[in-house]
Formats: sequence, structure tokens, C-alpha cells
Amino acid sequence: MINDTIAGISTAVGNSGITVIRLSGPQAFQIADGIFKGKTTVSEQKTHTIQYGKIISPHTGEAVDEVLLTKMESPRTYTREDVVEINSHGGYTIARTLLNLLYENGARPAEPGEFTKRAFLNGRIDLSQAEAVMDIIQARTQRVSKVAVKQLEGSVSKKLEDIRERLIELLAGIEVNLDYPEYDAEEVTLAQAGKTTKEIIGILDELISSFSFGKLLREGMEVVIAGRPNVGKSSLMNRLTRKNRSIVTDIPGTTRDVIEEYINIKGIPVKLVDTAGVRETADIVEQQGVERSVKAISEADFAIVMADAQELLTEEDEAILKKVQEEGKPYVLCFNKADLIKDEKKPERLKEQMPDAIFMSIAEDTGIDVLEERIFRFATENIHDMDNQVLITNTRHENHLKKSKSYLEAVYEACRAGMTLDMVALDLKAALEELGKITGHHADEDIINAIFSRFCLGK
Ligand SMILES: Nc1nc2c(ncn2[C@@H]2O[C@H](COP(=O)(O)OP(=O)(O)OP(=O)(O)O)[C@@H](O)[C@H]2O)c(=O)[nH]1
Ligand SMILES: [Mg+2]
Repeated sequence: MINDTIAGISTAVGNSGITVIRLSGPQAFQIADGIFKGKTTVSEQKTHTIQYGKIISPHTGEAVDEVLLTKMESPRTYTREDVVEINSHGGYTIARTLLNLLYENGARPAEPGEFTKRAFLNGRIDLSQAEAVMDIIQARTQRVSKVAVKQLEGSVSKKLEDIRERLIELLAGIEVNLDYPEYDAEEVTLAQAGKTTKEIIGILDELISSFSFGKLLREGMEVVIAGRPNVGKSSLMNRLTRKNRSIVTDIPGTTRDVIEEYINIKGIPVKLVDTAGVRETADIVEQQGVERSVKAISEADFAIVMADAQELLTEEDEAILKKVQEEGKPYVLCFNKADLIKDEKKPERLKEQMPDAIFMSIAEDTGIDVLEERIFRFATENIHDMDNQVLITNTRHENHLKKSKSYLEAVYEACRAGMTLDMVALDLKAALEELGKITGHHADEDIINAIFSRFCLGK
């Protein structure tokens, strides 16, 4: 039972139009009454209404700020507890003064994520929904926030709840059989268990395989632009970011360091990495740049290997390509400066020879849409219905799904091998528990605390 009242600033700290201070807990109204003076007291104010008033310092009797105060009675609130939200003028000093007054009146400072944690502990949302709150706050593109909002609405919870219900039903059937062996034939129960388990393994597989895309959405996909000097890597970087981020000159070896910038390709957050051109060099600064390029290639999810359309693949290009292939990196080969090819028929011939390569000209802005499409296709290749499929975006969820699946595989094998039902029941329970850890039905306190500690203050 939660019996204390917490207070925190829910808006970003700094100069702003307003600041929202949130109070939640059984004494929220009483504590607010201690410092607020409006037309009515907060205790008498109608729920889910807002009123104008002043915050009065009990020490000086003077007004600290004029505010708008919202009262929300349990249970129709974010935390399911009594909640007060005070909109004060923006700025850290006022917010700090108001908070201190609330603390003096009996509130305690909220820990990071504690409001959302209370929503979870009071049963308004489950753990996967609480985690979605954080994802919404951190979402880099609209597509990402859409997935997170769906998770908050319960897309993952609902799917897992369906699976859990089927497993619980199965377990109940097995336990009846264990208690009353004469009631049902053991083989029938085993066969049924095997069939259901197999179906559920299929559903878990689909969820697990959605993770590579889910993770990519959440964390962004790292795309490195690699190639020898002067082929136009930095020009591409600038074109894709629509900024003059990288220095471009006609001197080979212009870029010396790794330059990173986030872009949005059709809703996929992409971290674009421009690198120093890879070549043998005596220049020590450039050497270090080249080393960083090689490292960036090995860390990326996808590589754009850039070469010059006039020269096609030189020995240096081949070496870079080999490096990318040895790393097992997915890549696309881009021939830039197609505008400099004088023979009009040549591009067509080249395309026939190298159907997977992209011929582009940054100078004339051609081929860039093809490249973006290729990156998007790579990102979404394992996903069949991006807008409606339930996506797993969280490593923690993926881990529990995998563990649950391996217990179910043991169940399936045991059913096929005609093992005893009590063995099957044990693994079924373990599989259920793993799923329960995702939604919080079975989560340890430590894990719950660790999850909420990553939240921002005031959420
Ligand atoms: N004609 C033509 N020139 C281009 C094109 N793209 C880039 N360039 C020119 O090629 C030169 C080199 O471009 P950069 O983008 O600096 O090349 P880079 O690959 O980053 O070179 P390093 O940083 O030295 O590795 C510059 O003078 C660009 O203006 C193109 O499509 N057509
Ligand atoms: Mg460059």
C-alpha cells in the first residue's frame, strides 16, 4: 500500500512559458491547500477542474507566484491516486521554491519515473506499457512514436495476455489430469498440449523476429558512408542531412574524422556516419582518420560503399569492398559523379553489368531517392505489415520471449516423447513466468526499480 505523497517537476528544466509541478498520493489535496489560495480550497474544488490562484509562502505570507491548479481525484488519474498539477510561470527558481514549499508541507521528492511506477503498481498499466511511456518521450521519428503509443495502448500486453491465457488453460487441464488421472486420458492431454505449444511457439517466433526491426526503430539504424578519398562521401552526407555538416573540397583526404548526424528515412531513424576516405597515406592525422573509418565500417548496420562512376572499381575500391564483405556487412555499392560520364549509352550498359549498384550524381541530384529506398527496404525486409504488426522494441522483452520459447520447446519435445505430465507442467509454468516478467505479473522488485530508474524525473 502506497501511503506517501510525491512531488516533482514534470516539464523540462530551464526558461519556459510555464512549468508543471505534479503531486500524487493520498495527501495531495491537503498538501496543496497548505500553500494555495484560490476561490475555493483544493479539497473543496470539483474534480477534473482547473482554478486560478496564488501560491503563498507560509513563512512570509507573500505570494510566490500566480498559478493554475488542476485537481484530479483518484482513480481517473495518471497514477490512479489523487493528483494535483500546478502550472506555474516557467523558470527554475520559481519551480524550486514551489517544490520546497510542497516538501515542507509533507510531500517527498519523486524519484525518476515514480509517477509512472505508481500507475504500474496501482494496476493502471502493465510493465510493457510503462516502458512504452519512456519510448514515446525518446522517439526520434513519428513512426517510432506510433509504435510506442501502440505499445502504451497495450498492443504487446494484449498479445502476451492471449498467449498467457492459452498456456494457463493448458496448465489447468494438465493439473486436473494430475489430480484426477481417471478423468481424462494422459495421452489425449499430451497430444493437445503438444499442438497448442507448437502454435504458441510460432507466435513467439514472429514476435522475436520483429525485434530486429523494433530495435532499429528505437535505436536508429547506423549507416556508414565508406570509400576512397574524393568520391563524394561528404557531399552525400550533406545532401542527405540537408546541412553543410561535412567539409567538401576537391582535395582527396579532406575528411579526417568520423562525422555523425541523424536523419529520417521514411520514418526510420538513421544515424549517418561520414568517414575519412580509406587509402594508404603517410600523413599521421589522415592515418588515424582511416583507422576510424575502418572501425566505423565494422560498427555500422549497413554500409554505403561509394566509388567514382568514371573509373568504376579501382584496386582501392576493391580493397574497401572486400573489407565490408569480410565483416559480413550488408551494403550497397554507389557510383557517384555519373554526370561526368560523357558517353550517353555507358550508364545503361553499366547498369546491365551491375544491376545491384546505384549510379548517382550528387551534383545533379539523381539516384539519391533510389539509395534512400534501398536503405528503407533493408530496414524493413523482415517485416510484413509495418503499420499493424505488433513489434517488440525492447531487449528485455526479447530476452524473456526467447527464454519462454525455449521452455515451450522443451514442453513440445516432452509431449512428443510421451514424458509424464508433471514434467510438462513444470516447463509450462516456467514459460508462463518468463512472459509474466514482460508485463510485470512476475517481475522482481529489483527489475522494476531498474526499469523506472531510467525514466526522467517528473514522469
Ligand atoms: N561532378 C561531380 N562532382 C562531385 C559530385 N559529388 C561530389 N563531387 C565533388 O567531388 C569532390 C570531393 O567531394 P567530397 O564529398 O569532399 O568527397 P569525399 O569522398 O568526402 O572525400 P574525402 O573526404 O577526401 O574522403 C568535391 O569537389 C565535390 O564537389 C558529383 O556528383 N558530380
Ligand atoms: Mg569527405
